[in-house]
Order: sequence, then structure tokens, then C-alpha cells
Amino acid sequence: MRQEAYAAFTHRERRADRRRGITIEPYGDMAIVVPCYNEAERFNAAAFEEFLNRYKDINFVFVNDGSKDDTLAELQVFSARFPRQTSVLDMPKNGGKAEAVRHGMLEMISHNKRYIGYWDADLATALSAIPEFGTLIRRDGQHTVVVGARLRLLGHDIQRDLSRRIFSRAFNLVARATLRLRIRDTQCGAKLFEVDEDLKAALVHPFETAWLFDIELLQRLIERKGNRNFIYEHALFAWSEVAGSKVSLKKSLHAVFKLCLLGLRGARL
Ligand SMILES: Nc1nc2c(ncn2[C@@H]2O[C@H](COP(=O)(O)OP(=O)(O)OP(=O)(O)O)[C@@H](O)[C@H]2O)c(=O)[nH]1
Ligand SMILES: [Mg+2]
Repeated sequence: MRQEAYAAFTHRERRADRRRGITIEPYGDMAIVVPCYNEAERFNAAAFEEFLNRYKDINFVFVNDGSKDDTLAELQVFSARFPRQTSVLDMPKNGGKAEAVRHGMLEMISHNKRYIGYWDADLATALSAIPEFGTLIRRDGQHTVVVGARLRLLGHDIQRDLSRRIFSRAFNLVARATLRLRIRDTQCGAKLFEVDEDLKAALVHPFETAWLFDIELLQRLIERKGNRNFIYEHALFAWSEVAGSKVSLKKSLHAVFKLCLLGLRGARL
């Protein structure tokens, strides 16, 4: 669609939304990185399609991380249908979620995006939460990071297996004890960052760990900013376990081991 026609189209859509009482902010300055490793089976094209049709100016970069299945082909076919809003970054060799996310974020920084987030490909956190994150990060200029928290509060629809809940609780306890980490849910795969010099600097070097990079990234930002007032924890309204997790028990235990090492090194959050 030509630029003017597209602008008129989105204008009409927004007017219709306003009539229905829905305010849709512009999202042209926002991009979401979706790390994908062997996601061919789980990739929910319909959900992405619906979201992209609704939020006509948001951008997604799908990072294929050396998948061994048809993920790359599937992402490319999908992305070709939304060339203005989506792109695929192909990393031929599997380098882990941390590197995939880092590269995706750097790519979006080079496109001058103001807000960059990452979102698990399984959509355990629904895409509809992205606008909530957007509203929160724009709200007062104080919070430059919004992290999703899967808290089972009354009225919130948080569906997690008991075993995963226990593991996650234990993990967060270790994180609290070793890192003095006060964040309730470090591992939720839905986060949004405002791009500033600190974020750019925090992404320069690869992370030490594939599954603790959320913590490492926050730690780098806290060290640079000298406080943690910039973090906003958003209790998700809904989250659901999606079958087909790529994180094995071995990887999880390894993450706990690495977490202890980080703590022993005196890292503090
Ligand atoms: N780039 C990359 N991404 C990965 C890798 N393994 C998993 N991912 C991605 O990381 C995200 C989360 O993976 P999941 O398998 O859903 O993890 P999970 O065990 O379900 O974790 P929770 O959803 O937090 O319970 C998905 O987008 C995966 O595609 C990997 O080796 N490399
Ligand atoms: Mg998952």
C-alpha cells in the first residue's frame, strides 16, 4: 500500500476505534523482538496477523536462531505478507535466546526505534499485552523498562503448571537471596525497554548466560543508572503455559547454578 493510502487507512481505523471507545496510540516508534528456536509447530501466524492488522505501525523482528525445523521458511513466508511491519533476522548457528534477543534489539536500535521489547514466540503472554506495556512506559517518563510479572492475583488469569510454579518460585527466591533481587518474576518473556544511552551500552557485549540474560540486562542497566527506579513491574492480566517448551530441566538447573555464581561474584540488583 502506498504511504499516503496507508496513512489514510490507519487514520480511518483509529477513528473507528475511537468511536468504539478504544484509544490506539501510535506504535511506529515501537518494535518487538521475537526469538524463535524450532518454533515451526508453535508459531501462531493467525494471532500475529490479527495483531498486525490492528496495530498497523508496530514492528516485529523474528530472530531465527539456527532452528533445525521449518521455522525460517515459515517466518519468511509470514514476513513477506507484512513487509512493512515485520522482518526476519536469520542466525544460521544456534546461539541461544540471549544472543538472539541482543541482536534483534541492536537491529531495531539501528532503525531508530524508541521502544524495543522482546516477547516469547509461544505467546504465553498474549500480544494484546503489548499496548498495555506501551501505555505504561510512556506514562510518566520515569519508567524506562516494563517487565511482565506472572502473579496469581485475584482476577488475573495466570495459568502455570504446578511444577513450573514451584521451580519459578524457587528460582526467584535464589535470585532474591543471592542477588538481593527484588523483582518478583525475572524470567517472564515479555519486556519493553525505552532506548537510551544506557540501554545501548548494556547491549554492546554478549551476555554470559543464555537463560539469565534478563537478569544480566537489568543488572547492567541498574549499574549504569545507579538505581532501580526505572523498572516497572506489570502484573499481567493473563498468561498461559504453552506446550512445547524448549527449556529442558538440564538448562533450568544450569541456570540456577549460573545464578549462584553471579550471586557469589557479588552482583547486586
Ligand atoms: N533464540 C533462541 N530462542 C530460544 C531458544 N530456545 C528457546 N528460545 C525461545 O525462547 C522463548 C521461550 O522459550 P520457551 O520454550 O517457550 O520457554 P519456556 O520454558 O516455555 O519458558 P516460559 O514460557 O517462561 O515458561 C521462545 O520464543 C523460544 O523460541 C534458543 O536456543 N535460541
Ligand atoms: Mg514458553
